[in-house]
Amino acid sequence: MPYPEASDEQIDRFLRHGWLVVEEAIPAADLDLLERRCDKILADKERFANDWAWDAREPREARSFRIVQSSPRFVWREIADQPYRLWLTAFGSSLMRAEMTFWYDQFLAKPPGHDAPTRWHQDEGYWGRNLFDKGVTCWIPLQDVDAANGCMHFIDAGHRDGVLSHRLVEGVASDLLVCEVDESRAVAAPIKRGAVTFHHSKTPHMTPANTSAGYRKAVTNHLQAPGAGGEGDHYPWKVLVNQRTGERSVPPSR
Ligand SMILES: O=C(O)CCC(=O)C(=O)O
Repeated sequence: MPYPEASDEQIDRFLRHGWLVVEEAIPAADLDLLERRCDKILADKERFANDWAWDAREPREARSFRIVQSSPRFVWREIADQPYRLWLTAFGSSLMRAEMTFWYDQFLAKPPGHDAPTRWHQDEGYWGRNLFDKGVTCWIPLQDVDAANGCMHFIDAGHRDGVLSHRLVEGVASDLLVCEVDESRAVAAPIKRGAVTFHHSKTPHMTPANTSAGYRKAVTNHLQAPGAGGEGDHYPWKVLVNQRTGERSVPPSR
């Protein structure tokens, strides 16, 4: 089945709600290829990954990798030419009604049995003012996802609420952030393997802890408007954590 084009109805829905589910977007064979690369990362996570929810009680050498954070580009030289990558850039541009360029991707894996939600946040909270209304994220789960294993949850129409104040998560030694949201507007997006979600860079979102028996694996792809300049002009809550050395610092533009 070919990759879908964004319909007017999908574009309108995305613009109103700030997020969108696209069912049956990525063919199984393309996901299988991606997953095989990501499994190489899992097999050697001390080399390739950070722990996005690094428990502050754990020394750096003994991080339990509550959220494995890496990128498939570390193990896949030809990744930029993969059909799924070309498609998501085109689809994301249609949703934003502006050209969007691929910026970076992350492999985010949650092992079973760790209480490690990815807390409520806006991507702009991490990225800084350079990305003000200039980003969109496409999230690709590598298995079926629901609330029990860490599917996406969004604050409906939260992209219209401005930038929320974020803070670091207590007890966590990585740069993980959290913001307060009106949870009465939260919508869970359980989806099947092959479906993806898109969200605007200001849409608050979270994924719960993985309480299933297996890994929850996902690849998230961040797009930005040409000329946005990537991360910069940071908000006051932003910190940088180098997990190779353990060094924490304040970004120069904060
Ligand atoms: O996969 C996750 O746990 C969270 C991903 C996320 O926050 C994002 O893609 O923006």
